[in-house]
Amino acid sequence: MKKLLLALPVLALAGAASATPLPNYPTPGAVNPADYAFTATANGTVVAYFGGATAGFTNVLGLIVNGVDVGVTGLNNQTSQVGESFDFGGFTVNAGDSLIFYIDVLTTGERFFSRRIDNPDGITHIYSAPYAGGLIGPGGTIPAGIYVGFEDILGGGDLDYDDLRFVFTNVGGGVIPEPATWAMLIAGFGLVGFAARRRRAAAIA
Ligand SMILES: [Ca+2]
Ligand SMILES: [Ca+2]
Repeated sequence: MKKLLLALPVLALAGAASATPLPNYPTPGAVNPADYAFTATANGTVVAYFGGATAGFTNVLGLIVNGVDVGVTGLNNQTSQVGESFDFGGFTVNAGDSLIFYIDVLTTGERFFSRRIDNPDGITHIYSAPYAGGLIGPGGTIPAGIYVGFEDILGGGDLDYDDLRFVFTNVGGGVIPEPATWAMLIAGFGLVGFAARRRRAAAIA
């Protein structure tokens, strides 16, 4: 009984902490300089959870696997409820498959992709970050996964990257490191190796 009483406040805290809001793009009004690449983490379906919209346009979500459009779109932002899920018609992927998400803007006939190079205006149209899960909507609870927020206007509009918001499960990857970041990483490893050699040399001496 004593143990149970102690556990209850902990559970209550855990419940409150898990209902975390979706990530927000940190610098609205500025083009997201990042580019993204996603892959499937396991064999099975990729499930999208609708996280809400601030879009006046009507949009639906689609998926391209290994360069081929799955051909099923869903989660219309004007009719879907927060927490509602969509598994792209039950399409199954294999671990490591390349995934590109897109939105079809039915109002304008434009399509914007999670990968920058595919976009008609050549700018990034998503902001993505890991999501801890727990947001409860009328359509269900959004689990932990990869958050993706879309900007749905050609040229980026207000660049708030929250016009269509989704969380995906069975998805890994994220920001592609810039060449400068790679250079810094390699330089960093080099320094670590240099320091280790110096320590070894000092120990011998
Ligand atoms: Ca916007
Ligand atoms: Ca918006």
